[in-house]
Amino acid sequence: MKQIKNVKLSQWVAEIEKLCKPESVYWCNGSDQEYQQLMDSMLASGATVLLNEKKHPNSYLFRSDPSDVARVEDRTYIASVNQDDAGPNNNWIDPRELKTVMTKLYEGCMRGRTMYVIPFSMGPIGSPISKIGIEITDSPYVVVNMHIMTRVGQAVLETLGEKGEFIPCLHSVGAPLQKGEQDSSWPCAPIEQKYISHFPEENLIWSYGSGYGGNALLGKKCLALRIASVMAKREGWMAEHMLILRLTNPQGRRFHIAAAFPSACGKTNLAMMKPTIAGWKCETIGDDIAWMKIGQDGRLYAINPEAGFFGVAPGTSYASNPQAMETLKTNSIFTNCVLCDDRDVWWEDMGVECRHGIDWKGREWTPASGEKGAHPNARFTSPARQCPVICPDWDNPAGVPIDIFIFGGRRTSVVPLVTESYDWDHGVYMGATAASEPTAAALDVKSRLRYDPFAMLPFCGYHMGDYWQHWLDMGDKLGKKAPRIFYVNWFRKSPEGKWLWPGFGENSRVLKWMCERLEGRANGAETPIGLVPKPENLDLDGMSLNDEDVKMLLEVDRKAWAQELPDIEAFMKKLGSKVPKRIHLQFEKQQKRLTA
Ligand code: OXD
Ligand code: MN
Repeated sequence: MKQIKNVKLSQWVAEIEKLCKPESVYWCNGSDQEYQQLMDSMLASGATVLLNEKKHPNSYLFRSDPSDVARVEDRTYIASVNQDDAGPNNNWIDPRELKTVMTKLYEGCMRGRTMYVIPFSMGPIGSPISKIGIEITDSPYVVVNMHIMTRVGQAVLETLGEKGEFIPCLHSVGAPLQKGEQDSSWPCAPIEQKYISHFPEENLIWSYGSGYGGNALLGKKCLALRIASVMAKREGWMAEHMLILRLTNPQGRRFHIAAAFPSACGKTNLAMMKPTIAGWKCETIGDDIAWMKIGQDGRLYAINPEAGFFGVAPGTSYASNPQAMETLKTNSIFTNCVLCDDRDVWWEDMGVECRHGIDWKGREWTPASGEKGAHPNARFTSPARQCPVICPDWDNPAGVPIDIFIFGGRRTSVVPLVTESYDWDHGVYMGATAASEPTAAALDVKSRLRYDPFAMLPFCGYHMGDYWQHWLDMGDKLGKKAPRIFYVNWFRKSPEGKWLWPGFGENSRVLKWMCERLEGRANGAETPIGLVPKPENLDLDGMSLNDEDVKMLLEVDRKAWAQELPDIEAFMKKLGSKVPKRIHLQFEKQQKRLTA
C-alpha cells in the first residue's frame, strides 16, 4: 500500500477496502498521464467514444444507463442524529439504520473492480476557505470528471499532512463483477438500491448505486453544498448554490455578483454572459457554487470551490452562450449527447444541424425520429480555465467581495423582470419564497411550481428554517456591508405564450440597473413586492421591444401576487415552527402592501 502520512486516512482506506473487496486499490495523482490511461482503458472497454479530433480535441462521449440520468431527490438522505435537524425539507433516516442498510450494500460491492482513492481540494489548495475531501470510488468515469471539476493529487495530500482534516466521500456504482463477467458500459444499481447519503455530524458522505454526476462526483452537490451548508452554519460562513461573476462598468468600477437560480435555469449562461451594452465587461468566476466568508474588512468574500463546469448541454449554442461553446471545445467530457456520423457531438437547440447519428440511448437517430436525440439533462464537463472570459481572480485564494445577490427562478407569469428588496430581511424573504417551474435536472420533480428557497431545496443539509435564520444572522453580522438583494425572472411570457425578454447577453441591461442602484444613479418604483424599474429606468437602447411588452415585463399584478400568498403560507407552515419570526413578519408586510 502507498505510504500515507495521515493515519486517519490510511485507516479509512484500509477499512473501505476490507468492506468493498475491490480487486485492487489505486491512489490518484491527478496527472494528465493518469487521465489518459483511464480514458484509454474506457475506450478499450467500450465505455466511451473518442470524438472527432478536429472538432473536439481530447474529448469523449459517454452514454449513461437510461435510468441514471439525473439527481434522485427521493433517494437522497440527510441522516442527522435528530430528525428535527434535517427538517421537513430533507429525507431523513436514522444514521444507524441507514448505515446498517448501506453497509450490507457496500459489502463486496467493488468485486472485480479497481478502487480509486481521489484526494481533492474544493477551492484553491491551501486557501483558508477551501476544504479537502477524499473520494473513494469504483468508477473511472468519476475519476476523470473529478480531475476536471476539482483539484486532484499529491499536493492535496501534502496540504493534508499528518493530522489535517478531510471529508470522507465513499462512492460505488453498486455493480460488483463476478469472475469472467462482462462489464456494462455504464454500471449502476436499480433505483431502489440507490442511496445518496449524508451524515452531517460526521462530515461524511456515502453514495451508492448511481454514476450520474450530481450523485457521484461527491465534491459537488454532496460536499460543497449539503455537507458544507451544515459546516457553514456551524462555523459562521455561507455555502450557496450560486454562480459568481465580475461585472466591470465603462468607468472601470468592478461589481461582484452572486446569483442563485434552481438547477437548469441559466446559471451557466449568466455566469458567462456577453454584455450587449457598450463598455460593460463580464468575467466568470463560478457557475454553480459559492463559498463565502466575512473578510477582515467586514465584507463578504466568495470563492468558487470547483475547478470546472458540469453544464447542461441542450440549449447551449453560439447564440445562447458562446463562451461555454468555446470552453467545451477541447479537453471535455460529454454525457448523453448525440454522436453524429462525423464523431462530433450534438444536442437540441445547439444552433446547428445533425442529420444522422446515434442518440443518447445508443440507437440510430435522425431529426425525424420523433424523440430527442440528447437527454434534456445531457451534460458537458469542461475545465474552468478554458473559459475565454474566466476572471483572473477566479482561483484567488482570498476570493472576491460580493456586492450583489440575485435570486430567481423560471416563472412564465406573475414575476417581473427585476425587483430590488427594500432591505436585507425583505431580500431574505424573497430568497426564502423563490419558486420555479421544474426542469430536467432532477428525475422525480413533477409539480407545476415548486418553492425552492435560495435554489437550495435539494441541497440544504439541514432544517430550512434554521437556514433562513442563518441568512438573517449573516445579514446582522454584515450590517451596512451586506450585499444588496435583487430578484429576477428572465422567463416571463405574454398571455399568447411569447417570451417577453430575449435574455442571455441582454440580461446585462438588468445587471446595469442593479449596479446603478448601488451607485445611487438609477431609480425605480416602489411596489408591494419591492422596487421595480419603470421602463425609462432601464437602458433598453438598441432593443426592438415594443412598449406593451416592456410594460407587461415589469408589471406587478397585485391580484396575481395576492393569489399566491396562501401557497407561500402553506409552504412556510410545512416547514414548521423553525421559520424565523422575522420571515413571518416579512410575509405579513408583503400581505399588507398587496391588500392595502
Ligand atoms: C447541477 C444541478 O448539476 O443543480 O448543477 O443539478
Ligand atoms: Mn447546480
